Amino acid sequence: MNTKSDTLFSAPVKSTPFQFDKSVAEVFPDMIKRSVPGYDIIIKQIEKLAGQFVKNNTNCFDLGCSLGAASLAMSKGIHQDDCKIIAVDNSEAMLGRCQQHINAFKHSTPVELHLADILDMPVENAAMVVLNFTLQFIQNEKRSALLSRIYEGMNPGGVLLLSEKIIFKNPTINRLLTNLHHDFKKENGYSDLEISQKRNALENVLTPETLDNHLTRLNRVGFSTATCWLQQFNFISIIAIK
Ligand code: GEK
Repeated sequence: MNTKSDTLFSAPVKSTPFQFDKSVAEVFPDMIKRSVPGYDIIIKQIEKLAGQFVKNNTNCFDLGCSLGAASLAMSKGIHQDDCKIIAVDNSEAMLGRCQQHINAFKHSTPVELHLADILDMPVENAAMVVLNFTLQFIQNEKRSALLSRIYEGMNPGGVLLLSEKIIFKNPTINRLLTNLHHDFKKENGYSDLEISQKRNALENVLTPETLDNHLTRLNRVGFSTATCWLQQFNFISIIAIK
């Protein structure tokens, strides 16, 4: 699949809130790999977890699927019969390109795409749910209800994979890890202008929380265990089991 490199913020632009529109969808694979440390490792683990957790006759959900990387990983990892992967995104541009990515591969497990808000999407008979860098775009006050609904729709023993950008209570650590992330972006070819314009565009669109908030909330909604299995600077991934 051809993908363009991300130069969206390379020239001075008027500061407007970040949107998952056509221009973002076109460069998304390049953007996420150069911006999110650990992304490839997480996608690989999604494949492995799917192999381990998904049972016959169950559903898997990829909520905020973008171009379907996690769905493709689950589809590769699942070796059980009569399963279905349900991939959801509310960006038409993302979902259109996602369909092309999905069509480019053969699947023994079908992938069903839904143009919908994940806040309205029913979750049922789920062996695996992926929220890979999506919860951070949901309004803070709606996050608990969404996670409760996901929990209710999961089968006992099912796994939730939740990846997020986070903040730290300690301002020194927060600054240090934010700067290390910016260095990571610079090493991947982004300029200071690109980094600062993107940061401004994401202000109030992406609202990170602390790791502690995430783990406490997951325990509160009922997950029997929740643990951070990966951290790279201010990016983490959690596994929670029902
Ligand atoms: C990956 N998981 O490659 N309903 C549905 N989709 C939403 C909503 C919502 N309320 N809010 C945001 N999105 C992917 C990467 S990207 C992460 C996920 C990032 C969608 C949005 O349209 C976008 O496609 C995705 O969530 C977030 O594994 O860009 O940092």
